[in-house]
Amino acid sequence: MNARMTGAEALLHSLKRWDTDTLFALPGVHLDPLFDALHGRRKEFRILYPRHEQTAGYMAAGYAMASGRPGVFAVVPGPGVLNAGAALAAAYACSAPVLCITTTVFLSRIDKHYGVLHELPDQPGILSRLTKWSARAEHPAQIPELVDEAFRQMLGGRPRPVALEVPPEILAQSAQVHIPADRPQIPALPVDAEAVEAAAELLAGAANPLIVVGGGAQDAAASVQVLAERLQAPVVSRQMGRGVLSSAHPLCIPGAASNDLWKSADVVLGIGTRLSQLWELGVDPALKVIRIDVDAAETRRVEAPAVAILAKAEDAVPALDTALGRRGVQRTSREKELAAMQQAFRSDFERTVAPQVAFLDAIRAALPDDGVFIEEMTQVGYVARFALPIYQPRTYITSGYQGTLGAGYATALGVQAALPERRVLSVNGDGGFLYAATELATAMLHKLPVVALVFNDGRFGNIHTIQKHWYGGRLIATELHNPDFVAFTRSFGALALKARGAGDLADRIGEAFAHGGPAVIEVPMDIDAMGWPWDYLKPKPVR
Ligand SMILES: Cc1ncc(C[n+]2csc(CCOP(=O)(O)OP(=O)(O)O)c2C)c(N)n1
Repeated sequence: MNARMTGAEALLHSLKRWDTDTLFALPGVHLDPLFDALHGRRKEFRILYPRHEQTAGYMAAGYAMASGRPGVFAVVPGPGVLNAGAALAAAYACSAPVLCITTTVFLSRIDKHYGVLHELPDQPGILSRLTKWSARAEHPAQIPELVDEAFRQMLGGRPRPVALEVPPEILAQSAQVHIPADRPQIPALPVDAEAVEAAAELLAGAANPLIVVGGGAQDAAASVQVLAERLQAPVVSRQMGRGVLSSAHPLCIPGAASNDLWKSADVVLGIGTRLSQLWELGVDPALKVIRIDVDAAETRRVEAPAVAILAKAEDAVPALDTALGRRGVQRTSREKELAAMQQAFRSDFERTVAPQVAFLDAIRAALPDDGVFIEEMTQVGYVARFALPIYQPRTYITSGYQGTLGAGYATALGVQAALPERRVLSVNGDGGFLYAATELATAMLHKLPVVALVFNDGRFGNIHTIQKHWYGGRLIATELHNPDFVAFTRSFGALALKARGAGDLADRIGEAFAHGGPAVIEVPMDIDAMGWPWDYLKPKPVR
């Protein structure tokens, strides 16, 4: 298409070219031309506007992580984009494809330091630190190619957040814009056959192979299972790799249970993972490491692997399995041994974190296998990392290594926007929930029937517990003044329930899902009765 249009129209045409149909956006004067253009195209774009820019960012991240499709959000510059900063950091940590669209002060005023509305010193510098790629359009005609590049960055290589600044007068200005009919191809990373053969050779000769999966393996679930079964290799995952292999599979081992496996492994195959075990649990010359990753830098981060296959997991894993098949590799079953190991681990943690496990058992009983669980920095959230069974890819959503208190509920809203037919459950502490609890307004307005559990212990419970364990019980800055969560929730028109304890929780969750609208379930909790999960979560070197 070659036509005269405003920068805002060029932006919408360009987004549509990449099948964007949902925008998480919060308006402001710098974005007025964009919202005005959206008015004319409001049938083509679903616009969800939350009550804080952090939520716009988290919703885009939740949308991206749950669906694998880029999540797009638009916010004003300065305070708006800074408000979304922690969400960009979480998206970065989780390798989520998120496009942040923002604006600037008028071009003629950039870097003048006049102190105009929403001015920030060096906004591009800030954006460049929080993203994989960022750019500014200085003419409407540049917008299509910059949007193409944004999507190429998100979808080619390692997915990560990107940002595009379009100054307000460029959004408003009309110019001749060329939008090519075909969008550019994103070149697939070819699978290096030699690297695959070298990896197969190492794995074929391994006595104790171990597979570690991360977020980059989420779209390779079926082939990872086939490979693991051929090798009879345990598949270890922490947060980001949950669901790649179903927890119901005997070869699926939670990260927290894998120290002994790491200790005895002779070949480790890391698939789409930072493989933090390398620096957390240690390496020695007897351990050979194979990496499958789209990001070459990631494979070299701690130390160079014996073999690196630089490709998408969904392309490389089947090739590796075929190469092993050609070598006639088909190991005898270790399922009994590993199932016994799982059982021993479960009975161990059930002794120490039993109260959290009881809540998680209730959650799992009420959440369908394809339901999506959104973790938070709360007691039940930490234990979920290893004790909540996860059955399908992309059904365990987290803020990853950012560990962002308050991200959960806002992220869950984006998950629900991506997957309207699925059950979505968010767990929260009373501390974390109030970061974005006002987004109940957004859930109501946009009909996002997330069920949020709020574990109410009247404290920043984790801090309280740490002060008890590690700081001689000198408690400070942990007691909270809370609203009446039931009355608060009802004031938005959402369903409010109270669970009497773990025994009651599955029924309450069932009731909330059956209601079909946004719901909050308050769960009173005694923080001092909770178990201490950090012995399972803090890795100790074994090599
Ligand atoms: C953005 C951010 N701020 C602060 C923290 C530190 N932090 C971690 S857990 C926590 C307390 C959480 O309390 P609550 O949400 O009530 O959960 P509980 O531990 O009581 O279950 C805090 C303040 C963090 N992880 N992230």
